[in-house]
Amino acid sequence: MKLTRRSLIAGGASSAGLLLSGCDALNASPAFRDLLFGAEKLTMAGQRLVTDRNALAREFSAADRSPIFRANGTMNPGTDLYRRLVDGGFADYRMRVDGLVRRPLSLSLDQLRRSPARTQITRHDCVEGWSAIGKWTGAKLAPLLGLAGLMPAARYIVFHCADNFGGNPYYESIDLVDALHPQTILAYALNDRPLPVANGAPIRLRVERQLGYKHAKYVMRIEAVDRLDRIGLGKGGFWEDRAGYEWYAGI
Ligand SMILES: Nc1nc2c(c(=O)[nH]1)N[C@H]1C(S)=C(S)[C@@H](COP(=O)(O)O)O[C@H]1N2
Ligand SMILES: [Mo]
Repeated sequence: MKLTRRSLIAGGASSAGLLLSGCDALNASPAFRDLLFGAEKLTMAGQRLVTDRNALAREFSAADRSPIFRANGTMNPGTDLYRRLVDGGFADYRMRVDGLVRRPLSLSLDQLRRSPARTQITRHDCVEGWSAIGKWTGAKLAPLLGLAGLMPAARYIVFHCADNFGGNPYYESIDLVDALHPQTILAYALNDRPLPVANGAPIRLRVERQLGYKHAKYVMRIEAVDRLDRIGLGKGGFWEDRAGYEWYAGI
């Protein structure tokens, strides 16, 4: 049997789908859904021709926020290691930064919270056809990569996650244009509260110019690499490897 995204997500997403979000009217619009699915098909080259990849994603006002920011995919990694981290209030959490860097790092949540931060209210668009607007606060990725010192050969940043989805570790990757983008943050807060477990506690990526599946939750390790074909099954991300999703999912 071909492993499909729908078979993997089983009941989780449908029950979450019962929650009302501020984007329900938007979600119901066929034109909007076509736009989301169509956006995934755009190649990076095509995207480059029509948009400036350094431009900011649209930001919203506090009043635009969805009443509930739904969760999707893994809602709790459920491993022994993760359970211990939750029980300890993430005091023992360390985010490793390694690979093609001069100074590998091991950062506590406190260190990440003290790093240069950004807060942004943005719209999250999932290929499954829903959107939600939330307020995210997190450490800007660019200064952390600066601290680690990217080697000249580094071309991509890989995010290794704590969850096994359908038995395989979730991972994602982005290029340096997105890694250094001002809105690319390692978020530790959603709507002024510590990031909930369902949304990727203690740290999840926000890469606002791309679709939802690129926003790795439960980030444990960040690796700078020169090529993606030796990571996972070779296509740069969990869904890219399993469901043929585009690696570059620009919106
Ligand atoms: N580690 C991990 N990251 C993940 C996923 C996942 O299952 N595991 N799902 C992705 C998908 S498809 C979406 S739409 C968003 C959902 O984020 P949310 O749970 O905060 O809504 O997380 C993305 N990042
Ligand atoms: Mo998604």
